[in-house]
Amino acid sequence: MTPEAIARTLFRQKFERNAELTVYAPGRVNIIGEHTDYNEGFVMPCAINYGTAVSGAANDRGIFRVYAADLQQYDEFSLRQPIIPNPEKKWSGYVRGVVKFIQQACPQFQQGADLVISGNVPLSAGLSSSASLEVAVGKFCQQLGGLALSHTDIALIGQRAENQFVGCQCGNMDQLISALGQQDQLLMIDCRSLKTQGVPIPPDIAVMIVNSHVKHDLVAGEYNTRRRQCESAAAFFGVKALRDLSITQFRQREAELSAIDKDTAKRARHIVTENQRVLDAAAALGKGDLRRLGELMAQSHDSMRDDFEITVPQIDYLVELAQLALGSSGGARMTGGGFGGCIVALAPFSKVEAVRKIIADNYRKQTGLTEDFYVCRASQGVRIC
Ligand code: GAF
Repeated sequence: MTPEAIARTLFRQKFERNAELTVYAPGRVNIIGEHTDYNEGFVMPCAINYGTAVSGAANDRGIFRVYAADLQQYDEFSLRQPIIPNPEKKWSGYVRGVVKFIQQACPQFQQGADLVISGNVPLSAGLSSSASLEVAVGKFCQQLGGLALSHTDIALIGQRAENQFVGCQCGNMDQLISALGQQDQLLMIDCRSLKTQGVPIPPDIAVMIVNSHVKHDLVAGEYNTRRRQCESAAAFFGVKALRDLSITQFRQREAELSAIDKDTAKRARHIVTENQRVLDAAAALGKGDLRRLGELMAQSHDSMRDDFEITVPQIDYLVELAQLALGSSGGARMTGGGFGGCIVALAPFSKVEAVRKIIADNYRKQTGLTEDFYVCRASQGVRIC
């Protein structure tokens, strides 16, 4: 059953009436442009055909009653009191945070609601299950309250919930792609201007995702540390964000920064080179140049491993295997925040089996972990079902 069918059915069972509204928002996979979003740079993700559904209806009690079907947990909070986190239920922070910031943006929103959440984005895999929940809840409230909020507004409210309520200093990529994704397209996003450009995925090209099952936890310090290091690099170079630094400008003072703080210099090198790689990858895909795309994805991975230092050996190994199977006919790299999660590969459908096989034959033997392999479809962003 789809998440929306599960959410709708369970709503009937739990709340003993029919849902008025069902909303679905997808997770995402990022093809290239990692950690560039909070540096106000470029990213190129697509929404995937795994997501989160929220099904529900208004109530006249001024409260939100929320049932998370997959966790079999319930949460309840009032709209008439300040909305604060429920420390026992981490997932509820994504709902409470979004409702809180929806209310800040639209103080007229006082509508209580009952809702059921169900999703199929693998959890803690770096595929943005939390962003999909935030965007689905935001759209649900927008629709229920007839609020004048665009999909971009909803995405930014989701990011705010994550930053100021949940406590993860993430950028805006995950929520934006969950809100704005396009069927069969990657979306190049300028994370400063929020301008987007669709980059069609050629019909013979598959988007493969391999879950390493090494768990990551974004809220854990490493992500926020990277963000602080990028900010201090921007301050060193006297720019608002690393987005404003060209590779040439970086090289001119790289040694000077490195002498002060080697790690900060490496973080900056990843960001300035990664921004350029996103632009080059969009051009390569536009020309159908898979060899070039593969080179750029490989450079991106090496840069995440050596300069940003966010990969783990199991992920490096998966990428190595995928690259071996692909040769020059596609690319593979880690995707997402890092420290585990998934790799992504882009290659002709004719190569899917070779990638699947080389990983199945070797990954478990080498690491003791069993991978999950998905061939995804680039999907539309948030929608009413
Ligand atoms: C996580 C964050 F939530 C995003 O904002 C982004 O920084 C990504 O890591 C790395 O590119 O998914």
